[in-house]
Amino acid sequence: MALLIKNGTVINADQTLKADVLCDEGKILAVGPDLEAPAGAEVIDAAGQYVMPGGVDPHTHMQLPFMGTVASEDFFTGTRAGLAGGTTMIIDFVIPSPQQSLLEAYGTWREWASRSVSDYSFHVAVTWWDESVRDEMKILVEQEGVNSFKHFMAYKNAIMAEDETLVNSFTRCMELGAMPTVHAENGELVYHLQKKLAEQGITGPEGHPLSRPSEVEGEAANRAIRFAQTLGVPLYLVHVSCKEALGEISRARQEGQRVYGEVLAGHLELDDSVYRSDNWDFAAAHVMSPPFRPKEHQSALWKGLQGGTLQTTATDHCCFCTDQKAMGKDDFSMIPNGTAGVEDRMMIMWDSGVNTGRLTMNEFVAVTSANAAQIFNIYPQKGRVAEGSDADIVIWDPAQSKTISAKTHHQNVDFNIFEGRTVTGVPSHTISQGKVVYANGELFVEEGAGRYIKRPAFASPFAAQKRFNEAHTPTAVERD
Ligand code: DUC
Ligand code: ZN
Ligand code: ZN
Ligand code: ZN
Repeated sequence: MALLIKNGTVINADQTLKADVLCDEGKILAVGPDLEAPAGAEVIDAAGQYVMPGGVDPHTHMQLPFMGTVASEDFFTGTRAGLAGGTTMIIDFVIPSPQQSLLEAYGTWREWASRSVSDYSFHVAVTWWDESVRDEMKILVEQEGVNSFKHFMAYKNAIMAEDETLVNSFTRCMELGAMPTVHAENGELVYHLQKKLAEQGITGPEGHPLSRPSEVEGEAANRAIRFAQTLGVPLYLVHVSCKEALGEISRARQEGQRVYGEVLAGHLELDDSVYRSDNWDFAAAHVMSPPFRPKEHQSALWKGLQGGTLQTTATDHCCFCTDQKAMGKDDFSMIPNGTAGVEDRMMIMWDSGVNTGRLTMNEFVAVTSANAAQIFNIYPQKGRVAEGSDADIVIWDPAQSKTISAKTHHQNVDFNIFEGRTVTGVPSHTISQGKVVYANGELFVEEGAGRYIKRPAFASPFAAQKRFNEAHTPTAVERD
């Protein structure tokens, strides 16, 4: 059935226009003034509202097996919560265990994700290295539409990628036209600090940020960026949380490197005082890595986003309930790492970004949707309200307020890091594949309706990077 959105204002990253939007068969058919409703079409009056591309959250972990448990949010509940918050696509992570075949892990995650109610895609983590990984990366890129590979520089004795793995995998990414991405924390230092804190008898959640100070992130960010520079490959840093990492990205970009940065709504909004609460459950609920930082980092991150050093916002949505967090009662390093937010991100970014004047509405669309779609090569299929794009749309009511709470959210977790926060500006309708899946507080989703979205290997920026690398490779050693 066709769907016509009338009388709204369309907001894209690069334009604002008064226009109606006509959708059918999952696509946007037309964007323009005074469109006629085809016979039988559903019509939504969006007067006074904004019609924007649905959010793309490029960083989630649904039902992730992690730290001895499994994240409480599955692909059904997680994508449903995303739709309730205006996010119409997630890019989740396949994380093979050390020595596990990447393709085997990918198959497992694809099966889990088949219950999704919104569209989704996958980054694949490279956690170990041998020649077979080279071959599997090629198959993933060329046959499965995976164009980004993740590297955890932390989590020693688990999924941490050694320098050797980083060098080999980054090199392979360049050959394949795939984006390397990193979780930048020095896992050796984290391990050392965790042991030292344990010796000092610090066992509670207050030890978590002490074991992962911002220098540890700065070192890893710098190392990954220098590897990318030396190997001549673009790089994307996930969840940039501190001034040190931001400074490295900023410097690299000023020196002409193609380095991209992502920031989480949580890191923009919360500080490390949460870990010093007397309430153990409350403090543990905030344990995620990298941790929330002292306040001065938040304003630096906002400026990084406003100034373009950071291009995307995400959540690292990785839910653990209070009973799961309790696994670390005697040792903070055993608290499963992760916090939620896939439902809240767009509202937080609007309220703290647009309502404060930090972001224009167009910039809001850029950092919540279009930039991620561009960087991960699914633009303008995603990230744009235009003829021919997927009909993944959020209709935004800037006048409506709501108070975020675990009591009312759709996320399958018993805690919300934004608990009690009242935001103004909320999705009134979310449209996925041309169907209204959320309207005024009610969900209309169908299990399995979400589609796996293939992301082709990059022509650009890799073609440009190749030309640049060739032009800057010495062909002979000059001697004097
Ligand atoms: N950080 C988290 O907090 N959870 C999942 C993985 C990660 O890197
Ligand atoms: Zn991470
Ligand atoms: Zn993550
Ligand atoms: Zn639970």
